[in-house]
Parts: sequence; structure tokens; C-alpha cells
Amino acid sequence: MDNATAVRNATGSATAVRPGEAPAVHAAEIEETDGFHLVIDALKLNGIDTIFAVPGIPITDLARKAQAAGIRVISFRHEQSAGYAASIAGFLTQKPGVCLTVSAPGFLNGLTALANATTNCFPMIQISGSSEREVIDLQQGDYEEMDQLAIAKPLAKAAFRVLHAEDIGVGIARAIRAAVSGRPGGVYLDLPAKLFPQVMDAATGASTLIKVVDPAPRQIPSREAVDRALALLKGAKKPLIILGKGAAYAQEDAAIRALVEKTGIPYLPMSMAKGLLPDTHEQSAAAARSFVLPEADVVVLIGARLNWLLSHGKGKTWGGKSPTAWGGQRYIQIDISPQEADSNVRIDAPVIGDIGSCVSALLAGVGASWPKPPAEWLGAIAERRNRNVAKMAETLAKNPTPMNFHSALNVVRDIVKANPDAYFVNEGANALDFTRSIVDMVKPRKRLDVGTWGVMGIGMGFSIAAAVVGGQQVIAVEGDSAFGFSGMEVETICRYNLPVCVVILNNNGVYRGNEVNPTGGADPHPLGFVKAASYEKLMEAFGGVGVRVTTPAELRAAMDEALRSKRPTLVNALIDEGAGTESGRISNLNPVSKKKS
Ligand code: FYN
Ligand code: ADP
Repeated sequence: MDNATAVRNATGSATAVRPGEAPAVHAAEIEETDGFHLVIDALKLNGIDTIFAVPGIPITDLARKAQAAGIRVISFRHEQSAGYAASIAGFLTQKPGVCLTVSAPGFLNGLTALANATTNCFPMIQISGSSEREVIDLQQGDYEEMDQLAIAKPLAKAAFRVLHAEDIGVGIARAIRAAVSGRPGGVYLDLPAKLFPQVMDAATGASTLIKVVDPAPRQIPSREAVDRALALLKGAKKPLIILGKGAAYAQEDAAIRALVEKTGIPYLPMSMAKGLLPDTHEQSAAAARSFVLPEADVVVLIGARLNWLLSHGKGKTWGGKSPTAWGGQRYIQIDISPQEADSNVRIDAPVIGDIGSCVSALLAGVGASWPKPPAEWLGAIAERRNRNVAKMAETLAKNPTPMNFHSALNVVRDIVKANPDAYFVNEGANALDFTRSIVDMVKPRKRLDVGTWGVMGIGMGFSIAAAVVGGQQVIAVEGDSAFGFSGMEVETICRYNLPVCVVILNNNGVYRGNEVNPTGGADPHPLGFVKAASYEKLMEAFGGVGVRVTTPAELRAAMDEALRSKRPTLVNALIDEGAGTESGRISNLNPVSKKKS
């Protein structure tokens, strides 16, 4: 049918319409719909009420009409931020976050976020417009020509393309199921430009839409798996529970807390699982992390993978410390993905199912006679924890000039403690690592950070999404380098008047800002930025509040006012440019040449 689009009239017979041509109107047609409206109706039918977008060819009118239809359309300055926003909205709500991008370059900009969502197990759908299939496939040089589906496939949990309006309902249903069922992930949905103006009668169109029933069905673990796990756990002398962001995602907070408390087992939260139980909980072993990991004999992983963040269960260490041999632990792993077990070391007792069902099944086997962990184990952890906490308190009490990470974060710690409902976004290297151990979280799913990849650039996208779908104040603590990746989105924050307080820990560079060009040449050092840059003016440029601070007292006053006023605020906290180590706590991953340059 050469360069034409099949459309259907009220009788269901197909006619051909060339691009730009209005479809023939038949007297019998009462009401028509088109591809634009079918996409919107399918999303709405499935409870998708927000889209994170960067409008342009060919999805401009989709964004416009989605807003007109009552979907909240949050329009960004760059697709990567829109994608990060969608992915964290998915994490917070268990509904796929939807990101809308234009073809080729916009698609590629969003793809980093889609890949990051897949890596982090966040449910997200990137819907991208694309160019003419026929021209792309013959590589004839179309506007923004790219075989987007092929490129997205290896980076997404699933990828689909819809060519005909009558398939939109199925396409969106498949995308939703793929994003949220089993292990959640990023899904790509390719919608070529020619799909949107395809017309069909409204009643037929409506009948093609699918409301997905039970999109993330419970998966019940087998009795044998649960019994095997309980038997292993019961015999443990040094048990440890590790809570990962899968546990936070599952929204089974009460069951998880009951399991931890009824067994009396110490637990370690991974970064985004902080607050699942309050960090102040007496069973938290966070402040004894490097002690409990090698020492534990039976480890229960709940929604956490034995990846690099847990040194693959093999005891590689970080931060230049001498290698601590660990390994030989026995593992119980609760996960929805049956393929996760044995990915790094042997898993003795995999418990496969959704976290709620698995934890409840284990809990049912933990009666009043359940043996509490041996006192020596708990005592050794308490001793190590108390020592680390006391050392930390000493460091935080100092008030050096200039301000450093610790004296600034001491203020942030107090303010987060006083505002437990606020979302807390965090990225950087030192700005991430210091903050993670200094700032306690007391509520689940409040701490949102760089996740599995340690990705920089999530800051403003995550902040915007948290404010939009969470409806709460957001505090974002950013390294000055990290902020640069998404800084332009402060315009978006101001445009939507969101209660976001960005705090930049500004030490003039990547890791720190005091290195100089060894050649003595005019170029700055590759890790250095403009000294004492006025980031606060960026927020002022768009009508928000910008504050420049150099002392903890000024930082406290600025943050207090931001949270009181709820206005978009950027606090530029100038700290010691020599503060900060290479790559923060993971310097072992950053090879350094021994040869003098
Ligand atoms: C933790 N700690 C504490 C507390 N909480 N001390 C006192 N009080 C409290 N509340 C201690 C903890 O016991 C550790 O000391 C130390 O602080 C650090 O804790 P952390 O951060 O939990 O542990 P660690 O070893 O750094 O964790 C490893 C890691 C982590 C890989 C999981 O570094 C991480 O999540 N890194 C992400 C890095 C990243 O993605 N960066 C972005 C790219 S940056 P000890 O027990 O004495 O060791 C590009 O360059
Ligand atoms: P962390 O980085 O915090 O350790 P990971 O992202 O490595 O966490 O691990 C999350 C794990 O949680 C993944 O293996 C994923 O399959 C699992 N998961 C996610 N949602 C659920 C769920 N509802 N039930 C069970 N497991 C889940």
C-alpha cells in the first residue's frame, strides 16, 4: 500500500490515507478516535495518570492531548531526566513510570534512563515516537532515522512496536505487564509517527483496549523452599539479614519488620533500603558493616543481589583497606527472579516468590520458641557499632573552617530527622558516600540514590518525580559534579513550583577541587570546575530561591527556610575544596597509575 496508512471506517473496512491527508469521512461514522487518543485512553484505563516527557516530533500532540485528557504531563528539558523521573516514579508507586520521547536523538537520550531502570529493577515504560518504518528499513535517510526497536532491545526487559491503531491496546497491556510482573524493569514501546493519525470508529477503538488484570501477580514460594530456609536459619550462630531495594519496592514493610524483630537477627540495609526499618533501630548493623559481612555465617538476602555492592559474596574490599577474606557464608535468598540464585556464589536455600509471600511464609515458621541469635554475636556487633557511632559523633561535632562534608552533613542529618516524610535524593561520590552513613532514614522508600550503577544525573529527575508522585517535600544532596548532569532541570522545578530543596556540596570539582594542571598550562585540571561557582543563581534565574552559604549555621537557616516556604530552593554550600577522596568509598575501582607522569 505504498506510502499510505490503513484506517478503518465505521463499518470496519479499511481505506488508505496518505500522510497529511484527512481520512475520508463516511456518513455512517458517528464518532471517531485515532492513534493519539487510543494511546491516551489505554494509559488512563490502566491507571497511568502521569507522563514524564520532552515533547517534539512526532509526539508533540500526544503530550498536548494527554494533558487535555487529564493526564499530568511533566515536561522536562532533557529526556534523560524525564526517564530517570519515570523510573523512580515506578519504584515509588509499583506502577510503570511512563517517559515520552521524540525519535532518534531524544530516544537515545532517554535510553540511558531505561537501561538504568532495567539494571535497578524499576518498572518503567519509555514510549518513543519514531520515523517511517519503510524508509528506515531501506535506510533512505528519513528525518531522525533509526531502528530504535533494535537498539532498545538489549537494554530493556522487553521491547515492542505497534504499527496499527487497533493494536495499541495490546501494545500498552504488554508493556505494562512486562514492566511490573516478576522482576520489574524498563520496557520500550516504539510508536511510529504514522500510527498516531490512524483513525477508527470510537466504539471499535474502545473495544480494542485492555485493562490489565493483576499485572504483578503474587508468586507463592514452595513449602520445601521455605522449610529448607527455616532449617538453615535456625542453626545459624551468626545470622544476618540484608535488605535490598527490592524489599523496599515490595511495600511489605510490616511483614519485613516482623521477621527482623521476631527472629532478633541483625540486619544491614542496602542504600535504598535505608528506612525500611528506622536506621536508629537497635538491630541495625549498618554502623558495623565491614564487621558483619565477613563474620556472618548465614545470610538472608531479601530483595538484594550479591553484586559488586556486596563484593559478589566473595570478600573483595574497597576503600584501600586490606582484603578481608570472606566467603563461605551460607545464603538464603528471597527473590522474585529464579535466575538470581547462584549468580555469584552458591545459594543454599533460594526462596523464590514475591517478597510479601516469601517473608510471610518464613514468618509463619518463626514461633515463640524461635532461638534468638547468640549473645556473643549480638554483643560483638553492638561493640563495633557503638565504636563507629562514637567516632562519627566526634567527627560531626567538629566545626572546621572552611566547612567540610561532615560539618555540612551534620546539619542535613538534623533537618532530615526533623522532617521524616521528606524524600531524600542523593548523588555524587563523596557527597553520596558520606551522606549515606551520616544521614539516618526512618521511613521506607524515602532515600533515592544512584543505585546499582552508581549513575550520576538522577538528581533533578528523581527530585521532580518524588515531589510529583509522592506529594511531599524533597531534599536533594548533590555533589557539584553530579548536579551538573541534570542542573538545567531546576527550570522544570520552578515551572511546576515543586517543593524541592537542592543542596550542592560544592568543593570545586570532581571528587575535590584543588588539583592543578601539572604542565603549568592555561587549561584547568580535568577534575576541576570554576572556583566557588554561583550555582544558586541558576535557581534564581527561573524565579526560585538561591542561597550561598559557607557555614553550618547559614546552611541550617537556608534549609529551614526552604522547608518552611516549600519554594524551589538551591543552597550552594561552599566547602573545603581539599575535602573528598578519589571516588569516595570505592577508590579501589578506580585504577591509578604508579608511573610518574
Ligand atoms: C555506616 N557507618 C556508620 C554509620 N553507618 N558509622 C557510624 N554511624 C553510622 N550511622 C559506617 C560503616 O560501618 C562503614 O564503616 C562506613 O560507615 C561506610 O558505610 P557504608 O557506606 O554503608 O559502607 P561501605 O563499605 O562504603 O559500602 C560499600 C558500598 C558503598 C559499595 C555498598 O560504598 C556504596 O553503596 N557505594 C556506592 C558508590 C557509588 O555508587 N558511587 C557513585 C559513583 S562515584 P566500616 O564498617 O568501618 O567499614 C564515582 O566515582
Ligand atoms: P540492592 O542494590 O539494594 O541490593 P538490588 O537491586 O540488587 O538491590 O536487588 C533487588 C532485587 O529485588 C532483585 O534481584 C529483584 O529481582 C528483587 N525484587 C524486586 N521486586 C521484588 C518483589 N516484589 N519480590 C521479590 N523480589 C523482588
